[in-house]
Amino acid sequence: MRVAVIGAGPSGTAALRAFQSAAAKGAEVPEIVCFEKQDDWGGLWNYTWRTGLDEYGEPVHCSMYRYLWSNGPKEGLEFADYTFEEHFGKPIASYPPREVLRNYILGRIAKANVRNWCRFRHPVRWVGYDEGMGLFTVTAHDLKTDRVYEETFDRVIVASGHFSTPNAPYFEGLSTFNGRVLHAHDFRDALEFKDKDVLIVGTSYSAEDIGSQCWKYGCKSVTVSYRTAPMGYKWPDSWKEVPLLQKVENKTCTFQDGSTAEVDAIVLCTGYKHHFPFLPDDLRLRTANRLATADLYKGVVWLHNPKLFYLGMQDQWFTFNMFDAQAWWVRDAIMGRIGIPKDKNVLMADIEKRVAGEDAGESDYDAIRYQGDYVQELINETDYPSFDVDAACEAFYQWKKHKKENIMGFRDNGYKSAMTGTMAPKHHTPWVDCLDDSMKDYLRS
Ligand code: FAD
Ligand code: NA7
Repeated sequence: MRVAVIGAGPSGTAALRAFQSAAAKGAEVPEIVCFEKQDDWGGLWNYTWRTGLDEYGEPVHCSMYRYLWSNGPKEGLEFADYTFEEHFGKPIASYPPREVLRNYILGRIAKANVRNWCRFRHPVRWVGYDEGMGLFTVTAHDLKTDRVYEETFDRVIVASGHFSTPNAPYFEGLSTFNGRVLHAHDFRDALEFKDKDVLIVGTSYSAEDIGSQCWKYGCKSVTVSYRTAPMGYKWPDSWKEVPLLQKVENKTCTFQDGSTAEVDAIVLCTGYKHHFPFLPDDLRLRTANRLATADLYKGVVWLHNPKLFYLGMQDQWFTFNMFDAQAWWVRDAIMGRIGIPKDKNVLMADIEKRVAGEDAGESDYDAIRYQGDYVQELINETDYPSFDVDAACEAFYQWKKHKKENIMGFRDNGYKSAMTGTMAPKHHTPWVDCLDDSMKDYLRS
């Protein structure tokens, strides 16, 4: 059996590690080929200065930026089979910068010794399914030799991420704005906005964090424009939250309540699209960014062809360990250890139940619990090392509370590892004063 994995970010590498761990226990595993567009594994955690197209003319995958620190506690995302303490050789603080988390992800997959399963600089161009043969044909582009070729596979796992293709709405007058307009995907260095008045559109993670970055690195003011509701944190004095942007004239922005603001730059923090240009209609996931995705049995099996799997397509409270839980489950489904019901109605009922479960929740706390329960459900059905999901939820609850107390100080708190029980030490410098996001500086005690 041959299995194609598309993408070598945290989800794709979770799939590789899942199969490798079965092989290490003596199981006969399928041949795995992982196609990755970038020249290394790590997905979004690989930073590049590039925006737009890369050196091969491919859309740049990176949506991360300089000085990015984890926006949630590391205790919520820790791998159960590879702890932070194992990787760094000592306990570390709870909100590591990007480089530290990337190093952790890469350390786990390097230990698995499966780099030869990966074909880097190989974007997948198309996936087709042949009913007669019961096989997928994957068309890939070897960018280094500039060769496009096809290979057949029995199963396909899509792990190409969904925070890379901007959702960028138009607002009247934007095309005549006398300043810089960009989507969060192209934001790289907050110093570009030093001494500037910045308008942020959107109220979710990107809005909160890019606004905070701009403030931390010396912008003059931050105005956040909301569509549904303001974020409502206790922002610094140079912040304000205003209703939705209505129109732009030169540098003047008018909002729905008639108020105005003069700004130098507009950052559209308006989210991302699930975008799979390599998939035909009958294989392509179309879903909102939510916890209970459309058309995925157990959150991973494609309803309309259960030989196709998706990893990491949910909106995310849990990340790395949820991708692991999914990858172990998908591995076992592919290896026949877990049965996928043949009756499509059973698959649909599972999906409907998940949607109803999410819809019944009323708060972020319910949403965290809901996703924690999902992680627990999957790990109960495989040999993924069991861990205290309640303790991981608790770290998220504390995080929510700490953000409410002090939005510019929440990263100064520490939490207990759900894997080792160790309490994270406090970081040596408060986040607001810590301008150096290098791993070297972070790890110095
Ligand atoms: P990705 O990381 O997006 O990886 C997908 C991979 O697929 C990439 O390597 C890409 O090159 C490859 N690929 C795409 N298309 C193709 C193709 N056609 N052919 C071959 N390869 C392809 N999570 C946290 O836990 N903590 C955080 O602090 C955090 N901060 C974030 C900040 C930002 C700005 C963003 C955008 C996300 C953040 N996340 C954070 C969430 C992030 O989604 C996950 O941590 C994680 O990167 C998702 O892993 P993934 O493998 O599913 O997707
Ligand atoms: P999200 O979490 O999907 O949030 C998107 C935000 O954009 C949200 O506040 C939306 O407002 C807003 N939005 C979307 N469309 C519009 C339009 N047309 N007009 C105004 N506002 C709009 O994306 P993020 O980038 O913040 O986060 C994605 C990941 O990156 C996340 O996992 C983080 O870890 C980092 P709404 O509330 O729907 O009115």
